[in-house]
Amino acid sequence: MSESGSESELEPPQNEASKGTVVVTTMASDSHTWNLVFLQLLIEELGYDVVNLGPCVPDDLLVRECRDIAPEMVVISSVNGHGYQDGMRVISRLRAVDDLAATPMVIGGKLGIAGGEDAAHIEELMAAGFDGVFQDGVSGVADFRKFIETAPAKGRELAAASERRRLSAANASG
Ligand code: B12
Repeated sequence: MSESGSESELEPPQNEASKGTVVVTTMASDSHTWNLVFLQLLIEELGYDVVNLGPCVPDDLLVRECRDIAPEMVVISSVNGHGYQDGMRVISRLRAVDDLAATPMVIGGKLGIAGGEDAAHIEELMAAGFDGVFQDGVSGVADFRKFIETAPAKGRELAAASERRRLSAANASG
């Protein structure tokens, strides 16, 4: 950690061939851990470094780590049945950070207690700011693999476009 205390305490591993760093996490209510280990191994196999924040991550810590790490993607997992509620709360806090506005963010697992979650919940999570929702029984790891192959590049394009708009607005006004 830096002397100012502003940097992440969890330094991403340095792998020169890495496609970038992905944050894997669950949310405050969820103590399940093997889902996170599974996702970490999968995402590492796809060529990324992973910072795994572990179980029961408080909202403030999640937002701070994502802001400090500036990851290529944020992958949220929930299996305890509170995923929809926790996800709706957390995504609005993450998207409120300017630097995370264009970062690809997905959520998946067992997001409710109904088995295959109802489609309205999936649409609401997407409308709230997730780029992908992978509910067990509806879509799964194969769909997620397809998503991760293209999403970070799209996120970078969006971030670059937003930076260009910001610069041209600053030039126009000054
Ligand atoms: C082990 C376990 C626990 C342990 C966890 C220990 C630990 N440190 O991890 C303990 C005992 C603490 C526990 C507690 C509870 N548990 Co529990 N637990 C399990 C159990 C038996 C195995 C979970 C596991 O490790 N699976 C292995 C991992 C690798 O797989 P996975 O979690 O299923 O994740 C897969 C998918 O969901 C998917 N996935 C997950 N996330 C994501 C994200 C993305 C982006 C993608 C693409 C895919 C994806 O990929 C993974 C691999 O296929 C399951 C039942 C089961 N057989 O699955 C219940 C289960 C998850 N638990 C359940 C419940 C209800 C609870 C409790 C609420 C029970 C209680 N009343 O106290 C508490 C909640 C605690 C909390 N605060 O979160 C329910 C959830 C029900 C639901 N969502 O509909 C389950 C399904 C049991 C059941 N059938 O009712 N649990």
